Amino acid sequence: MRRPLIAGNWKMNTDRASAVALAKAVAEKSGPAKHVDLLVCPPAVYLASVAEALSGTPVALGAQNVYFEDNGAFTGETSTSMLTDLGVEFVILGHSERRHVLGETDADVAKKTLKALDAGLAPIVCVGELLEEREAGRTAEVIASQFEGSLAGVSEDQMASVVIAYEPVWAIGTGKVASPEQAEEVHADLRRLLSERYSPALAEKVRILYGGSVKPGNAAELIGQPNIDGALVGGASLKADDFLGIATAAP
Ligand code: G2H
Repeated sequence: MRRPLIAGNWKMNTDRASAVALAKAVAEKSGPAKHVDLLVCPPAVYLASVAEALSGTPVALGAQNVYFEDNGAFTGETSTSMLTDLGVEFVILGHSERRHVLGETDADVAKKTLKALDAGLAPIVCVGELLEEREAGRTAEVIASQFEGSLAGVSEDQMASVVIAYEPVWAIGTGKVASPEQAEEVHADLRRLLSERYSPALAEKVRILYGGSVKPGNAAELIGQPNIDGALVGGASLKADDFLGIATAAP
């Protein structure tokens, strides 16, 4: 049985005081959400402050990105050891904003995924099709290609620590949400890919999150689908009540 994961992707929002306040509010109000794992992913510069605010609470800490080299002349980048040093446990990789706004490729995501796994971080590897790809009937092909490319070189043992997030790009921050049936179709496809590339046993273990305009009002139906194991939440994760509303709505 896969335990649902509700992950908040704060993106490039908050300031130090509001990040700490949001983290504390999530932790303090997390009581009714004991049946799920809770995770918040603040901007990198606030990870240390949020780590302190979450210390001793059940809410886990994640980063929104990491670099694939250990150290050196990589101005502006953050290494895996810098993250683990702060108590970070998860890292979002290959989010569509990094792919489409910042030019990240499947090969970059694969290098980051392997580096994160080496450091004991759990990668949340994001995949998702553009609107024109969906309209051209290419969703399954795009997802399969991102799956193969972003997870290149990941062994079956390592894959047990990976979380996959399906985020249709047309549903991100747009208020348009994939219908539970549309989302479930892709999630089932991803689980089949896991089963074929690794094993049926591994496929049963890996959590596949849905992301894209998840809110308290649509969370139960989405996360109620057999192959949807939680949510990667953007906008609605910036209010503790909305974020926890999603968590408590999860079956
Ligand atoms: C998708 C999601 C979080 P939002 O990017 O990763 O954001 O919930 O605002 O669509």
